Amino acid sequence: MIANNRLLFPKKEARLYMAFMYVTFISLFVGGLMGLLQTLVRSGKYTLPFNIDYYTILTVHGVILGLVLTTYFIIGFQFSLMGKTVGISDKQLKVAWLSFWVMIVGTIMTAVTILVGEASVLYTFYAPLRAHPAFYIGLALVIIGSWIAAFVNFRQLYVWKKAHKGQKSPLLAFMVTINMLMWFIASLGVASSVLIQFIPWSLGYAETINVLMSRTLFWYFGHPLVYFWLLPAYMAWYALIPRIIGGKLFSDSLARMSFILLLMFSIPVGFHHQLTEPGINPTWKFIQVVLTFMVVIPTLMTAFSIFATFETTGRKKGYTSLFGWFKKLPWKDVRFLAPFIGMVAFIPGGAGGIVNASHQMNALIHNTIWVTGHFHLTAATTVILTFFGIAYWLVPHLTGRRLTPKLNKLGIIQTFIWTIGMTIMSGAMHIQGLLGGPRRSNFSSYAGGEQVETWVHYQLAQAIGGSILFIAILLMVYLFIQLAFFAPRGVEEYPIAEEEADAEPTPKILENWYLWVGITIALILFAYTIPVFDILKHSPPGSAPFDWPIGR
Ligand code: HAS
Repeated sequence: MIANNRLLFPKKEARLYMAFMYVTFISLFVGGLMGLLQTLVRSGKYTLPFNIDYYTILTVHGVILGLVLTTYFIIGFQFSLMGKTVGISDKQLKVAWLSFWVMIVGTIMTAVTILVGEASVLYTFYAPLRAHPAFYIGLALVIIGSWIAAFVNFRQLYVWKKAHKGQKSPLLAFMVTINMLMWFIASLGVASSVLIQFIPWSLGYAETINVLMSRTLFWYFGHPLVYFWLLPAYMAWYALIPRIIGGKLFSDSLARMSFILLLMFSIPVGFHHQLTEPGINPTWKFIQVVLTFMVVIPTLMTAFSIFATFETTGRKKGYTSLFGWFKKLPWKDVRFLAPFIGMVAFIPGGAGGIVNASHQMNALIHNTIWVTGHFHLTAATTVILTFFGIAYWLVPHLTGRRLTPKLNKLGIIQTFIWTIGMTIMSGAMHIQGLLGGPRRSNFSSYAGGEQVETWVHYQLAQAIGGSILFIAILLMVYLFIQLAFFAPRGVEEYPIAEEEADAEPTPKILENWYLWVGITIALILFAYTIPVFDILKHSPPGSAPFDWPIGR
């Protein structure tokens, strides 16, 4: 692997990567504020001013944090990984800027449409709820922009391979390529639904929409979407954290194999979000649930690999007792601590995912706020804390500044505040969900329904957790501003781990793209062809649009 081959990026490159970071942290502030407002409203003790609609802020929250923050951070971070490992030419840089601006135009269109109350359809934009066409067109542009980024990444690796015939590609460049391949193949589903179904329907060219088809195409994209968020965190766990703790890469081959398995099994599993949906044959739901459990395997490989890295690094440093190496991990380094807490959160988060994927248990938690608790552990803790851990060194590296001991300390405080807030909020969501509390829903006493009494208090706990989280968000935004503009000048390391000198060679087959993409496509065709034809043939009549707020 080429590690740290250039101390700092040339300014023109750094500017591109930072552009993605600015959007990320603006999104964090806006989306976080909306989250705070939501938990306050759901506590039943607060009403939004100026007639602002709850579902408008819920949509802003989901879209800005789930789609905008994540996509911009990931693409910016991945561009930097590619720049560091395989390089970027001037021409590629120009096209990369094009991807950024196309995404920005799309984001602004979507954001404005939501903010003026014309698209209160939540981030899943389930039909038959209808938004203004500008919402869907904006989303389509964001996707197109991200495709341009994907093709720049593919090109970067291709050019490097041509210049380094016979050599294995740098691990991080390989991982970025897998993630963007997954993103491209998956987003074809949502893009076709937006282009063929939603845009003509919202413009009035089609009177009705096939609801089941639109949801199926959404979830064909929706599950790989969550892995698109997770894989950059895995990139850091596999190939960056070892360097931060003073160790080496555990196994290049294992890391590549787990990414290949994630590519193959992340896509043909969307039905596990539709287990309660009528109109899909249970056999196909069962098949996709089996495939869902296959995704757990590379995740467990990742857990094994991380633990092994921690232990071997500690033992090499001379800690011989059973857990001595564990105590000596760099707990006071926020670049390690934040992702580590993310890893720990993935244990209950992942266990919750396995509950969700199990058909019978899914019947208990589907559409309850348990699911919201699940993704605040996985996405908003595991993934986001790892992203913060990355930002602590990436942002100063890009701006030519340093993470000072004082900022590091503030980062540690930030991580703890986030963890406390999220534990309270997500814990309360899980319990309330088990008691039947709904998700995607404004505060309601349900006309004094008896069951409500059992869970209504947990909404107060969510508001307390949400308020603590908002303090953590403010602190993170402050830290970002410091690292981007005010921290002392210097060189912050871009920590890429190296392989052991005597590492086993990586089998060439792991870079056989035709083989892995071929198997991925075969699995998708197997899991989706018959059910999709079934849906097309046997769907009930399409639905006329529903507009929210009613009478819009
Ligand atoms: Fe999920 C719903 C199933 C993972 C995100 N999920 C969602 C939604 C989101 C989301 C956003 O089957 C809501 C969508 C909506 O709006 O409707 N999910 C799973 C399964 C997994 C899973 C089986 N989800 C994630 C990840 C996400 C995410 C990752 C974001 C990043 N999820 C579901 C299902 C639903 C669902 C259903 C639909 C529910 C419904 O009915 O609506 C698995 O991939 C999880 C596998 C993970 C593990 C954990 C391994 C642990 C590791 C940590 C290692 C730590 C170490 C350190 C080594 C098995 C890797 C330890 C140190 C110590 C000291 C202990």
